[in-house]
Amino acid sequence: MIMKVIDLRSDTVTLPSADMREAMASAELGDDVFGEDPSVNQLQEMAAKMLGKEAALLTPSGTQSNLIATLVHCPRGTEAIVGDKAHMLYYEVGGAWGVGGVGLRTVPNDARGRLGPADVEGRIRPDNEHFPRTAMIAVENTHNLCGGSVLGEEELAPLRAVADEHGVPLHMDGARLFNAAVKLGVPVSRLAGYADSVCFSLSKGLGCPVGSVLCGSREFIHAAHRYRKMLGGGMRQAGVLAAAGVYALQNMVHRLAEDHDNARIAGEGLAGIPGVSLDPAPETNMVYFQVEGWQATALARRLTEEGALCFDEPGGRVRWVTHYGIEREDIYMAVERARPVIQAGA
Ligand code: TLP
Repeated sequence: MIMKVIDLRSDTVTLPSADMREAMASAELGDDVFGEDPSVNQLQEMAAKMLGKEAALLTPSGTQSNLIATLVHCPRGTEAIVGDKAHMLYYEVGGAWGVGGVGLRTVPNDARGRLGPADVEGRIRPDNEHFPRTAMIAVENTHNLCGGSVLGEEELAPLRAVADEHGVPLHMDGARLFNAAVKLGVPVSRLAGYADSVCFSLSKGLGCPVGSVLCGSREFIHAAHRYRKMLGGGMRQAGVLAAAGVYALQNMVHRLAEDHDNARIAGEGLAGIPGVSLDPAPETNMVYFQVEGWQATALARRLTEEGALCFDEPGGRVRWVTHYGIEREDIYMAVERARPVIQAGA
């Protein structure tokens, strides 16, 4: 019998649905570098409106959106404050300093991805000619390495206050901001409202093949346009991609709750196997866990061999990510595949 592959490596593996492909195939197109692609313009207007921002820009990836935001906010030689488990720090190839000449100064993320407002304030450089200027504070919502955890208004408001007090812009890496909004049951604009710039991914839980949307003030997006072009992200008939984004914003947001339920159920199933500890308990669509006596890398490899594809992550944990394409049955099956592997021991 052929074993069904259950791909829990990331929500980036989602494939566009037949309806999404249909929307892409019938998209009206133009040259977006000339600002003439009606589908891109539609997506950008829609995204800006949903996030409560003046303007938006479609980019090829979350990595590029974060880098563009960094370049707009932070001139060379300045510094940005990020969490010490931030995606921008771990997984974006050092673009901030490699491309932008921007230093990243870290503040500890707690287990839930929160940044202490006093810690952030303490890292803002005083105005002194010896010091780099602090030009941005960045938060991540949901927080990937901190278990897909959600920053709510009570966590964001004090950071906004620090940003205002010191006149430093706040950027939100909201690759999974819609997961956060669905989890909290608030409109996404409520969370985005705490940041000066926000990006969210189309190509993760929203199921699009490509894309991220960066949102902010008209002035911010005007500057972002130029950096996108500099980084090679000026796409021409990008409406084929934008149409997928429009479809996703209309049809794929509400279903994220299913992914969250599936992650919770996976977490409960795994936690029922002796030796397994969740780290932390899932809040959205990610399950991070450790198993006594197992190295995470070896365990992820064994689970993958058993048809439950996954990765291990810094900190010695295995990560399962639920998404469009993973059904409840797949979750039960993945837990049942994991059980004998874990029980057999390393
Ligand atoms: N995250 C990917 C990998 O890069 C680790 C994943 O599988 O989770 N911000 C956050 C919080 C992210 O999790 C990611 C992707 C990005 C930005 C970058 O997005 P892309 O992959 O579109 O460049």
